[in-house]
Amino acid sequence: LGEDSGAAASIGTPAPTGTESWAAAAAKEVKGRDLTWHTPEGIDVKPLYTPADVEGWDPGLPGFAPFARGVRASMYAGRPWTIRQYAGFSTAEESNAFYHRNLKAGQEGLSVAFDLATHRGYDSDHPRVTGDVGKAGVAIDTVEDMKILFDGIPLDQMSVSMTMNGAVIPILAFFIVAGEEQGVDRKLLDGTIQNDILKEFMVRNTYIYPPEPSMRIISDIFAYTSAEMPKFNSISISGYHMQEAGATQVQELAFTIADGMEYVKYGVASGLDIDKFAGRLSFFFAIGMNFFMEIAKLRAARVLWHRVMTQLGAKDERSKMLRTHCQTSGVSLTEQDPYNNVMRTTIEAMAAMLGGTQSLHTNALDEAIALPTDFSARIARNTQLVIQEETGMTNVVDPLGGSYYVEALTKRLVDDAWAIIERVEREGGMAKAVAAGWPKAMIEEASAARAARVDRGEDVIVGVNKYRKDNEDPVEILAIDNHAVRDAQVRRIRQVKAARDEAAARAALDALRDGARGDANLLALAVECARARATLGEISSAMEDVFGRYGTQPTPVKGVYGGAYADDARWVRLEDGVAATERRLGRKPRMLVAKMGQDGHDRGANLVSSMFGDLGFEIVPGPLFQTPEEAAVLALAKDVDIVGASSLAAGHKTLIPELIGHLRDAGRADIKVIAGGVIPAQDYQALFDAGVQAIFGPGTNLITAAEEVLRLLGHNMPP
Ligand code: DCA
Repeated sequence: LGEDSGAAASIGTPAPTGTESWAAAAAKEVKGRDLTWHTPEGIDVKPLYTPADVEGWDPGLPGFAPFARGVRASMYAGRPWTIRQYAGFSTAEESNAFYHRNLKAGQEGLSVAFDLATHRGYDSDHPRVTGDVGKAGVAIDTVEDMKILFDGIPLDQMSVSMTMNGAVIPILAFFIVAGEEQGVDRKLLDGTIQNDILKEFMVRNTYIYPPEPSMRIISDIFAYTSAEMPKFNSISISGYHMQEAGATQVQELAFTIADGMEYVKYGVASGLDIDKFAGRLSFFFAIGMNFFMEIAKLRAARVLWHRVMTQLGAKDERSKMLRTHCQTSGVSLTEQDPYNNVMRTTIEAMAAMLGGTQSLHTNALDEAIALPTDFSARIARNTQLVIQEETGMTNVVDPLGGSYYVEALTKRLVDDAWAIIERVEREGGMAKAVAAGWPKAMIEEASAARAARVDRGEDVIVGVNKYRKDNEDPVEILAIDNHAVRDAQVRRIRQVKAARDEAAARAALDALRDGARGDANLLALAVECARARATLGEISSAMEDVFGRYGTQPTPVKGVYGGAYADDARWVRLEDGVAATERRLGRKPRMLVAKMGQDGHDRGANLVSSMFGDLGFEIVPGPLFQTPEEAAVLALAKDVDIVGASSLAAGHKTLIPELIGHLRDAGRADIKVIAGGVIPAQDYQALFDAGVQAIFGPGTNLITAAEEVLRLLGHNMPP
C-alpha cells in the first residue's frame, strides 16, 4: 500500500505510511508476539515481504538465462509437464499390465521401479535376496524380462525413466537390446536413467561397487549415450532421497547441484566435450509440505545450475538449463488418518508445478505403508489431471514470478546453497566430501532434529501428533506374494540359460571382465552380454570380480535428538529407567539395530540408533544388507538384549521371522526382537505370531517407543 491510499481512507481507515506503520499495526494485533518463522533451514521468514526485500534481484524471463522463471519460454501454456508415475512390482507381466491400465487413464510417461535384488545386482535366484524379490519394484533378471515389461509399448514413442543406480550397466544394456528387438533404433530411445551414484553413497545405499569404479561407470554411460542415444537423458541427479533422509531444502539443493558439478567434471576429465553431454543431464527433487520453500527451491536450483555450468565452461545454453522431475514427498505421508495424504500430495503437486517442474510423480495415499493399489494410483494420477485440466493454472507462465516473498526466498536459497557448494569445492568436490562423510552427517543431524520436533509436537502433523483419531481404520493395501514371484523368476532364468549359446554368453562376460580391468566402454560391452542372454547377476558379478563389492558401517549421530529433550520430564524418566536397567544387568542395555535384506533406507535405523544411544543404551549398529542369519550371528556375538529390525522395503514378513528362528535355534529365545519401519497393520499379527514383541510403524513417537522397550527389558516403566 502506498503512502497516500485514497481507497483505504475513503472507507474510514487511516492510510498506512509504510512498513513501519504496518509493523506497528501488526504488533498491536498480536500484542507484540514475534511473528518470525524460524525454518529448519535457518531462514527467518518474516510475516511480510515488500519491494525492499527483492532490491537488486532480477529473475529475468522464462526461457532465458538464468532460467529462474522456467526453462521454456511458453512453459505449461505451451505444453504441461509430463505426468510420470513411478511404478513397478512383482513380475514384468504384472507391471506391464499396470502400465497399460495407467496409460489408458491419462498417464503420459513411464517410470520404472525395480526391486531391490535387481538394484543390488543379484538375480532373483540368489540366496541373499529371498525376501526382496518383486517386493518394492519389478524383478528384472534378463533381457527377456525387459521385453515383457515393455510389451505393446513402443519405445520410440513413449519416454521411459528407469530408477537404477547400482546395476545401471546391465539394466541400460537390457533396455537398449529390448528396444532393438522391438525394431527401435537406439538413436530413437527416449527416456532417463537415474545413474546417480553419489547420493547412493550418501543416503540411499543401493550401490554395488566402490566409489571410484562407480564414477567411471557414469562417465562410460555419458560417453555411450551422448554418441549413440541423443534423445536419452543420461542421468537424473537426485536430491529426492536426501530430503527423504531428513535433509533440509537448502542441503538438498546444495548437495544435488554439487553432485551435478562432480559428474560434469568427471565427464570432462574422461575426455568428453561438455556441450556434447551436458544438455542431457537431468535432475530430480522432492517436494515436501513447505510450500513456498519448495517453489523457491526449484527456481533457485535453475539459477545455481546456470551459474555452475557457466563456470565449468559450457557454451550451449541447453547445457546450462536445469530440467527436472519431481516427486511429492514420501516421508510427508502418514499411516494415521491416511486420507490426509491426498491433500498433502495435492499441495505438494501444486508447489512442483508452480516451481516449474518438467515431469511429476504424485504419491498415492497408501504409499506410506505399501505399493499403490489401482484405486490409490488412480487418485494420485487424477490429482495431476485435475490441476492440468480443470484449474486454468497452466495458462500463465510462472504465475508466482514477482511475488516479493517467492523472489526473496529464491535469492536466499541461492545464497545459502552456494555457501555449502563453495565448502564442497574448497574440500575437493563432492566425491571427496561423500568419502569424508560430512554431508551425510549433516543430513542425519537435520533428520534427528526434525524427529525431535515432531515428537515434541513443535512441527504439527495432522492426525499423527495432533488431532489423532482414537481408532484407525487400515486402508486396503496391495500384498505381493514374493514366493510366487521368485518361483516364476527362477523358472524364467532357467529357461533363458537353457536356450542360450553358452559359449557366446561366456565370451561376452569375459570381454566385459577384461574391459573392466582396462578402459573399454562398459555399457557397449554389456550390450553384447545382454544380446547373448547373460543375466543381470552375471553381468554385475563380471564387473564385481574386478571392482569388488562395497559396504559401509553406519555411524549414528550423537546428541541431536537427546539435546532437544534436555529438560524434558519424560526424557529424564527414560534416562532413569535406562540407568536402573544398567544397574540390574551390570552393564548398559545393548541393542542391535539390524538392517536385513537389500533395503538400503537407513534413516529410521540411524534415528533409532541415535535416540537410544542418547538415552544411554549401547548400540550395535548392524551393517546394511545382512541376511537374517548374519544378523543373528552378530546379535549372539555382541550378546545383545534386544534386536530392533528396521524394514522400509517390504521384506519384513520373510526376514524378521527368519531372524527369530536363528536366535531360537541358538538357544537365545530370550533376546527380544522388535520391528520398526514401513509395516502395514495387516501384517502385525503374522509378525506377533512369529515372536516379534513390539512393532513401531510410521508416525511412532520415539519417546513412547523407548518406554515400551524399557518395559520389554523388565523395567517397571509407569504408563
Ligand atoms: N514448448 C515446446 N516444447 C516443449 C515445451 C514447450 N513449452 N515443454 C517441453 N517441450 C518439449 C521438450 O523440449 C522435450 O523435447 P526434447 O527432449 O526433444 O527437448 C519434450 O517436450 C519433452 O519435455 P520435457 O520437458 O523434456 O519432459 P520429459 O520428456 O518428461 O523429461 C526430464 C523430463 C526431467 C528431463 C526427464 O529426465 C525425466 O522424465 N525424468 C524422470 C525421472 C523419473 O521418473 N524418476 C523417477 C524417480
